[in-house]
Amino acid sequence: MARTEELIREVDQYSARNYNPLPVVIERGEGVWVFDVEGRKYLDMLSAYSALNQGHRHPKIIRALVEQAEKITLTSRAFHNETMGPFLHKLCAVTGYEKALPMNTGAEAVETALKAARKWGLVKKGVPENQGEIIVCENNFHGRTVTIVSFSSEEQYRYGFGPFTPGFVIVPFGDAAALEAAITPNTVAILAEPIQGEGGVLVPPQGYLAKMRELASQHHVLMMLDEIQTGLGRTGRLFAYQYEEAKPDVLILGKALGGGVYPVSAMLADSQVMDVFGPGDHGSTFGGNPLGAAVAKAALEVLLEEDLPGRAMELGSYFVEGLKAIDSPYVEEIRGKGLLIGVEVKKEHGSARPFCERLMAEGLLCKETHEQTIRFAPPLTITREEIDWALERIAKVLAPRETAE
Ligand code: IF1
Repeated sequence: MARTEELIREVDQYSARNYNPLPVVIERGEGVWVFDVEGRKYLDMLSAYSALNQGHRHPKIIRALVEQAEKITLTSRAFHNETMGPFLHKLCAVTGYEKALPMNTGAEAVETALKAARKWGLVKKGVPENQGEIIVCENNFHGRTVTIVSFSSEEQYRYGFGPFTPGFVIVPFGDAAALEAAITPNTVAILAEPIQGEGGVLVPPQGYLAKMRELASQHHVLMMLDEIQTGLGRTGRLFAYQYEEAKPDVLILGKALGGGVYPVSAMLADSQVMDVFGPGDHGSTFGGNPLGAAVAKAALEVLLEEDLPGRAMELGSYFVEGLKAIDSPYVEEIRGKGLLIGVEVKKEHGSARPFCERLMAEGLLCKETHEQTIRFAPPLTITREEIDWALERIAKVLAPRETAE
């Protein structure tokens, strides 16, 4: 234990206090498993918030990383590199868009989409300059830049960080009528998550995304979906919007696009939207770099070759059935899609945090979200046997206990 405490103390001393992690120090990982510095083994039930859909250190992705690292890692966009074209070609083929703009983190890809929408509004829709409005949903999570927290409805994410970027209108999530009512002649885009992850794994009513698609087309507004967390197989389809065939005009990807190995994000759209960017309008030192491009191409190939969306669908239902079979006095609701599962703890039993701590003691790494929800989102490479292993331990933690706390 000494080493764990020592390492945690060091981070406490030298880093900003912007996190409150569980007291485990991870040393290595493979597939769905991670090992801490004391040699203890855990099943990773968070997958770095769905950035590890392909599992830890997938051999094919690591091979792509190493091979590319031996050739060239960075050129900047001042020059072309050999790897970016094949990656973007693959990404467009897989997603069904004409163009992709590569960035690094999720927040950067969201910012890219916001800029694209505003400029599209000006030059294509004819909205007066600086008047474009973007509709977003209550409870959203799209990242932490100043502009993105400008339209967060979570007080903590905003407090102290103003002045904020104007031009955003917040509507309740899942309410198509409220969405329609918020559209004005100056609306350029609607931005939403198909399932709100940080919001607590909130699934909107069936038909909501299809209705959003219809409203966006009807009012000449861009529909933009942030599938940074839900995309790339997590929910049992390649993209969560495919449950409703509500293909957005702009698709935002991140997290698992880099296979949990390297930060790679992208904004996808057809030419009529992407063409609003000219040379010098937007960019990033590392966006589209050879190392990230090689990794992301391999990460996409793994998703398809191993049918990870299909696995998420099948094993997600298996996992949920197993969870529902646990007779627990603590559980209010179990929800989600595929392998993005939220277990809501009844308010009278306190927050989800102590449950996550007990799960950790049993060998499962989970993180609570929004106080009440335990999120189960293992790598999509997980097997039935591994889910059984997890369910046994989850049952122990969720089963009625003699002594109340
Ligand atoms: C952290 C939350 C999850 C995202 C969606 C954009 C981004 C995220 C739908 C930004 C990022 C993260 C960031 C991570 C924790 C995590 C998270 F709890 F904070 F909200 F997943 F639920 N859109 N989500 O979920 O992507 O810039 O971080 O690459 O520690 O803040 P990023």
